[in-house]
Amino acid sequence: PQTIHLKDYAPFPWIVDRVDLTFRLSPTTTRVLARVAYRPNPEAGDGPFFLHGEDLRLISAAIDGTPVAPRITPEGLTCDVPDRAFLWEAEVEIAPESNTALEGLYMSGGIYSTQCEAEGFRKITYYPDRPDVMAPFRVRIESAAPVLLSNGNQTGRGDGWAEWDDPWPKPAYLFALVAGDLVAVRDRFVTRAGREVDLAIWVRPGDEGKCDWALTSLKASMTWDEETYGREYDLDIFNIVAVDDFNAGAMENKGLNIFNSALVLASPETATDRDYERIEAVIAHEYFHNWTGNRVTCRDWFQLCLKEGLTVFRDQQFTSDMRSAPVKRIEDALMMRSRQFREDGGPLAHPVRPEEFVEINNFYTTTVYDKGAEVVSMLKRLIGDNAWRAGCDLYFERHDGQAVTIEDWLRAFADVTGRDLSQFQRWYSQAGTPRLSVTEAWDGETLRLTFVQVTPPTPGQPDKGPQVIPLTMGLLHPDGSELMPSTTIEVTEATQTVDFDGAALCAKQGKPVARPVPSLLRDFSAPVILDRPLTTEDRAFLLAHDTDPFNRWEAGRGLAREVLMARATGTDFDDAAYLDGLRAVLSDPALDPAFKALVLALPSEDDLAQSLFDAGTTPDPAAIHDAAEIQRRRTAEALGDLLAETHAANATPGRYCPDADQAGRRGLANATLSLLSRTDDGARAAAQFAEADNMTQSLAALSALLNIGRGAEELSTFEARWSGDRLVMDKWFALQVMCAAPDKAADVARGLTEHPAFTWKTPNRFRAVIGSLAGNAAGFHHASGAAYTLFADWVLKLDPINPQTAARMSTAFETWRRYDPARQERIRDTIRRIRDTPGLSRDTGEMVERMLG
Ligand code: B3K
Ligand code: ZN
Repeated sequence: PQTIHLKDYAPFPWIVDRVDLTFRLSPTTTRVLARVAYRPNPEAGDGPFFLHGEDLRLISAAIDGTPVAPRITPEGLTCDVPDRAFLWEAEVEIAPESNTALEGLYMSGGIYSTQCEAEGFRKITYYPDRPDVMAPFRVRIESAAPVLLSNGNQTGRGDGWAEWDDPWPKPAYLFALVAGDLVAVRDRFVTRAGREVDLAIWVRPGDEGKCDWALTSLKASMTWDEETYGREYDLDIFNIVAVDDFNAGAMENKGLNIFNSALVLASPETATDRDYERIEAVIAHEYFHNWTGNRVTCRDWFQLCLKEGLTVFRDQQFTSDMRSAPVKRIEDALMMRSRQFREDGGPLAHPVRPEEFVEINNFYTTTVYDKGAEVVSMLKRLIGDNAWRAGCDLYFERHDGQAVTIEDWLRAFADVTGRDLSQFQRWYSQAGTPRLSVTEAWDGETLRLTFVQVTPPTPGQPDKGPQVIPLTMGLLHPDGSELMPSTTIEVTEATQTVDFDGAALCAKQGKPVARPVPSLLRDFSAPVILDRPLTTEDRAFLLAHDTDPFNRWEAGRGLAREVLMARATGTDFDDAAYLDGLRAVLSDPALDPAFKALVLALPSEDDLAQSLFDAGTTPDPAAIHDAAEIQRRRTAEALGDLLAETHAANATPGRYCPDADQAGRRGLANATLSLLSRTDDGARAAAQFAEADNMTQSLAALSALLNIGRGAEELSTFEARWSGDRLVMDKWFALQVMCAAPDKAADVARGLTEHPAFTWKTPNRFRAVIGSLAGNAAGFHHASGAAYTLFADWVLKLDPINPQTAARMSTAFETWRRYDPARQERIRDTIRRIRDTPGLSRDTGEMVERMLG
């Protein structure tokens, strides 16, 4: 397979002025007629007239009405064309029903739907399927289906047909079409400029009652983007469609967002607080793409972070504003460390802007998305809020309607601030997580901090230069008061010292001179690993006194990690400081329940494996699992009454509402419930399960029971009640695999694959069973190797029908080099078995090659 390189970028030699598409829909023989107006691109060099096209049956092609005979390959066609403007016409036939890859035009539960990003449009017709070719599209759909949707505004409708016109030039990846038996839940939004927009959420009949939250979230997003970025919506219609078979979470097609139904449908009985929060965030994310992605798009797919990193950053800001900013920051940092650091430290590491790929779908990664968002966040932190807004305004003004690059993006901020951002740009080009080590020296007057930054080698990048690290920090007096509030310093050198006049700071506060205690990397101000030797006492002090909520939580997490790492390696330790810290946090009435829940949660087993590995120890997944289980029991024993009080005080916060306040309280109650189950034999959890009137509490109770090896009866009750609800059943499948004991996980998953409701071609269900197996760390890495085998068998089974999802799944093996020789050998053999399978997809092929590296 061919590797595509960023450095080979060349513009397309023709400009597209207009696209007219007619679809005659049929499950097996859909006809697509394309009429495309091309003219030579004066800014491009010569090149062949090559149109992408895959799995298409060409019926006819003509130029200016004269039939032509193009040369066809598996990737597309070339054709001799005149050296002037011309009209290209082509008719092709496709079979949506047999499109199980869910890319291009496909059918899901009787509904025609599309997914074109990144390169799916080429499965619909012959076209320059690249984001820098932008054009207005007109679409005519002919079908007996009652609902016929495409991008833009509807311009005509009759019996068996509909016409749509999208006036905004767009790349083909934003094209969408939906047809089928759907019903709409409608609302209306008036933009700041007075444009009246019809909002509709289209779902299968029967799901109408689960759309309110998505609509509420959509309106909140539209208002927020006007208020925060001055960005308004630009069509008369905004449609969202929910489909069951979807590879990703959702897709920002212009005016016609298509969503995985799991990220639209919600009711208190069927969706958890988490689901509500995710729906709110993803609805916002896709809506925000209208400006960051659609109006201003990417020149090529190497620039993916231009739209994704920025749009994730925007949806994070939105959630912070709608909910609790400190809690959101902690959750995002958790995500970065558990997923992105793991990717950055393994064989799949790549820069935020990759420089080569075989299959672009393999680069919709946590690095591009989440680290991409962190880079945006650092930029804002470095230049300040006003320059940030001015730079964004300039970016939109300059590049509206264009397909641009990271250089264009950064230039807007360089121009607004006069800053040289060339060193900052390394965040886009250097892979790997920088390690920032800090040492302190105190001479009775001055506190000197010495920073040393190193970014380890990653595949293809042996040497790295120092990055611009915005380090937000404060100083505390040993009596617990604040000496210096949060300040951001810029660490730009490989080694750098910063002095603080500790004596003067103490004097200013009227305090006796004492060595200040630094609180570093507040608010997780940069995606780096902070190497800083802290004692248990230091952590306990920061947990008690830090004024920065992120670092307060971080101190508690540090205590938990210390305890668990010691337990997992059989080292002597004392968990008194950890338990005292928990007690203090739980009893503090001033703290947000959601924050308390975060402090109470232990680091995940995978995180601990990574921490041990980073500390030079080979992690033993079974020992880590046991350590966590033992600690949970210890905590439950030590804090029993306090946990019980906390549970009782928070479990029923009133008539169900998915807001941050109630969700936080339920989250805390459920965190305590899980611990309490260790000592009450599941009594409280069984009671909560029996009484719960919402999915959050029902599922948490079931999970608490499964985690202590009980809950068989509740599982059946749950199944009987919810067998008709596919999204709830996904939870039922996933929970059993996630909560299975390490030695049973593979068997539980295998058993569920034999369940009549295991529809493995639906990605949500596949992920619920097979994906969850990789999420059960001790089960996945059980010494028998049974889970590796089962997992690989299913990846191989899925690969020919849905390569995108299979390739994504295969990344479960990316951490293989962390483990002992026996596990390494097993995993390596498993990856090789996948690699050596005849007919393996390009998608999965690229992933396994990189993992074996
Ligand atoms: N842009 C889509 C992702 C498409 C995935 C293609 N493999 C959703 C999003 O990030 O908003
Ligand atoms: Zn996105």
